[in-house]
Amino acid sequence: MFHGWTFHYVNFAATPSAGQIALSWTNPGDADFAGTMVRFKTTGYPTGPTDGTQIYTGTGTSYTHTNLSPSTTYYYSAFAYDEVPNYATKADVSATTPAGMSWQVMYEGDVLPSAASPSWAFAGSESWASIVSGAVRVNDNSTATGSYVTWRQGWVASNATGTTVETRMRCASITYNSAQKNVELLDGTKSVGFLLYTNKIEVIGGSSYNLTGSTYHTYRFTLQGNTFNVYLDGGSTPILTGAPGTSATNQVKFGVAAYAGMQDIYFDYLYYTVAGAYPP
Ligand SMILES: [Ca+2]
Ligand SMILES: [Ca+2]
Repeated sequence: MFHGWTFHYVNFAATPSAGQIALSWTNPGDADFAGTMVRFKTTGYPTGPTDGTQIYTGTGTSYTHTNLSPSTTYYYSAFAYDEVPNYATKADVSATTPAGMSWQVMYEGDVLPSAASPSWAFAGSESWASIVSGAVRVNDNSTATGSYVTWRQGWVASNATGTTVETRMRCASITYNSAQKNVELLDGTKSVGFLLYTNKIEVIGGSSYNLTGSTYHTYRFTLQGNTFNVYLDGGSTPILTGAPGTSATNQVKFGVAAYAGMQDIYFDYLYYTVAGAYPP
């Protein structure tokens, strides 16, 4: 133990937010001070300088513990040490991460969207759609007027809070038309739309990302403030990001939008929440 160290940590604080806890502390002013080590456990406070898992050592005064589980209490202990090192009496703090995100609406593709609960209103005709192996298929093989179907729900979204949509889809074929869209997020302030090809996904009016669109992938779309992101197959790094357009419409939409194009597309599911913009 230290000689003459009577310090205690001032403001050893833990501030939780989604998936992380921000820690801050004050180092002692003793001349022998060499650093502070922070350790944690989820079953109770570390009992000493070798118990639990070390997450920080050094002379800084803050650390953010990331990639944490939701609704979990993390117990932290900070140990000042000298050059030997001798460890001083620990300081403790705990914090509980908030509950994880949950979907507000989960459409599973088991019934046509107009028959789902909650139901989706549609434009065009659901005669282009059918249920195939637990997915809703839109097989629009015509360029005649009326040959399209899009589904929508008013979702009372807020651009400041953010929105998240996830769908698992595949595009078997496409004959492009400039009005085509497959998924749109419109939060009453901003909007962004996406079109899936057999070989890429495209932001309407923006960039695209090459992939095998003809096989199923999971696409997570988020919109908040002046940023949209697209995440592929649960990856945490967006494949597409950018600035949305503006729209006063407050809806989520999916389907095949343009009668003058043709597309054969499958949606295995489509989920959304207006509680925030959540990466996978
Ligand atoms: Ca068409
Ligand atoms: Ca399904």
